[in-house]
This record gives sequence, C-alpha cells and structure tokens, in this order.
Amino acid sequence: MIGTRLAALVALTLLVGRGYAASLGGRKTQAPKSPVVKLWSQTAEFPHDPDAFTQGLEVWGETYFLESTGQYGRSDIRKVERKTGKVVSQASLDRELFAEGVTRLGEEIFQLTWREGLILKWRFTSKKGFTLDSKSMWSGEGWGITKGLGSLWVSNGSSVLTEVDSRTLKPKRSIKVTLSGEEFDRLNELEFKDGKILANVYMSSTIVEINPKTGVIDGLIDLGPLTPKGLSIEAVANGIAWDESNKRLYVTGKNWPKVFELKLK
Ligand SMILES: [Ca+2]
Repeated sequence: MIGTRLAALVALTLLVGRGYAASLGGRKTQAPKSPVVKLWSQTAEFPHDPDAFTQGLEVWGETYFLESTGQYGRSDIRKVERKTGKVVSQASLDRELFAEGVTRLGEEIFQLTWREGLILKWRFTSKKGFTLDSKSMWSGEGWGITKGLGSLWVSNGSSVLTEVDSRTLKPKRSIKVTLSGEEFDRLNELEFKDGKILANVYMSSTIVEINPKTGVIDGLIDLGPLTPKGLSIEAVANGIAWDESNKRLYVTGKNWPKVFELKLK
C-alpha cells in the first residue's frame, strides 16, 4: 500500500501546493495538524452505467443505490441495483435542469440542481416510481448534498459547506473547510460517515474527510488507482456512498464503468 500512500501524497501536493509542502517540511509555525492519509483495500466491484454522468450516490437499503446524473437534457434520478448496475427505476428532469447531488431522508429524496437555484423533492413508491413532490428555491450553485447530524449538508464548489434544515430547506449555518490551515475549495459530492463529511474534490481523485464542527480536513482518501484510463477529462471521481450496515465505502465517477466497494483500514 506504499504505492497508494505515495500516490495520495503526490495528489495532495498537487492539490494544495505550498500549504501542504510547508507542513510536510515541519515548518515551525503554529501549523495545524496535517491530515491522515486513509488506506483502503478493494473488496468488490460492480458494473456501472458508463453513460451515467454521476453527480450523487447513496446506498438505498441493502440492495440498491440512489443515483443522480447530470448534464442538460440528460439529467435524471435513478434507483440502481447494486450488484448488477441495472437501473430499476428512473425519472428524467426537465431539459433546462442540470442535476447534481442527491440524498434520501426517510420517504423524501432531495436532489440539487447546478445553476438553476432549485432543490427538487421527490417521493418514491414501488408502484409509481419517482414522483416530483416540490421544487424549493436555493441560493447559488448546488453541487453535493448529504444527510447527517439531523440536517442536510450542501456544497457549492467553493470551500463552504452549508448545514440546511431538512424541513424548511433553509440554511442553518455554514462552515469554511480548511486543509493544514488554508482554505480548501472545489468540494463536490458528499457523504456522511462516522460523524465526518466525506467530499470528492472536483477534478481530482482525492476524497477529503471533514470535521463538520470545525471544517478542518483531517483525513484523505486517494482514489487514483481506481480511476479508469482513457476516459474524457470530465470523467472524474464523483460519487461516494457509505453503507453503515456492512461498513463499506462505495465510490464511482462520472461515466466510470464500475462502482468500487472499499474497506477502509
Ligand atoms: Ca453521497
């Protein structure tokens, strides 16, 4: 796993440049603690629709994923059988909407839109599939969304994560995310795990682990070894789903042909 660790450090150094290099060099200022590189092993892999421009991923019971896919004219919401990648239910969005992150809280499913200022609320029944319940206004861009600590959490591509009231869909508070003391942006797809927020970093193969109280990044996961070769530059890692029941992390990316199941060490 040394290779993985090195890859992660290289990726990290590229990501944050001098901030991390300085902390690696043991600069004798009151430098914040550097994040821990979290190692993993792959325990399984499953087919994933290579046409899915994945913007959000979450486990749905023990058998399915909830997935959101983006792009204008192609955005949808889907229920996907985990082991086969088969789309068992799907609903398309209006052509002028670009879907982003998605999360499910009880009966309600919340899906973000990118620049359209809307959060879509869906319901799902086995009879009717996905039905659009309501559209709520949202200020600014929507990138990732997840649930945790009794709230929803939204990213917008910046360094800010916003805690949102799941009933009113109004912001409660915001946190600024930092890495080794420096503001850290491009936070994308989100997932709560063990009280921490995992976030894909846009245009990288790195997932950061964020303390939701302080905004401090205290862990890093490098998906470099899993990134498929030969895809477009847009086919970045984007899709994190944590399964608490089997303690596995599922990751994929935009147009990736596979979902990977990982055990974190
Ligand atoms: Ca997620």
